[in-house]
Amino acid sequence: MSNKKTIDGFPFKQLTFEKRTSEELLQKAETYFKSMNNRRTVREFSDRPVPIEVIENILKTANTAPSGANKQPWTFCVVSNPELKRKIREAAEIEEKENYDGRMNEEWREELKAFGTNWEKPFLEIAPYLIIVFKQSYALKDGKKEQHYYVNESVGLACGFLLSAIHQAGLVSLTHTPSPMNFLCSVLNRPMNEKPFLLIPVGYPADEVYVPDIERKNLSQFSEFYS
Ligand code: IYR
Repeated sequence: MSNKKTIDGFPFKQLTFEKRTSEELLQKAETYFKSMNNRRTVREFSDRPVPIEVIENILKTANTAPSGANKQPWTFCVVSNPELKRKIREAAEIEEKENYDGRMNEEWREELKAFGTNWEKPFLEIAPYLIIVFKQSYALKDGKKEQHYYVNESVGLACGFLLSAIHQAGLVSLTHTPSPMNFLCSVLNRPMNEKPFLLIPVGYPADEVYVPDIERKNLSQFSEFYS
């Protein structure tokens, strides 16, 4: 029996789907929640090396995210080259210094105090990998523009998958948004259809790391059920 057919002349294949009992569903959902609930943004990294194959698999997971018309409108640039990391740190710190020195308003700066952030970004040189996610506003095929759809939504989803994969592999990450981050286009020599979306240092945490002792909202605070 073939698991393939055509609909309106287009190829389709049967969904791979494991049927589970309600108990199994609950167990799986709880286990995954507990694991993800331990994920924390980390700002202090170890320089301990991470095999590139781990990063490759994490990227492949990110690339399974749904995207508008399956255009996969993203490019993940993986930087381990020390000279490039140094350039990125220098450029990011110039922008971030301006942000912390006044581009961010007083309320914003006050709010960030609880997170222990400042303009200095040593993690950009210490973490073994920087994954810089670019969104492709459109495709460039043989010099011609082709449309992409729901680009921000698609790339945001891929980043979510990426962060989850990093955590599941046993590494830590930081969603860093040096602003503005156009310098990444020239440092990484990106084509004109790409814009930087997120910069994600990845690696092991430093030996002893303290993260902000903050709470997540509970279910009834962040959801509404209509039954
Ligand atoms: N992009 C800056 C500032 C910053 C802003 C927010 I909102 C944060 O949650 C954390 C940091 C930085 O990376 O330091």
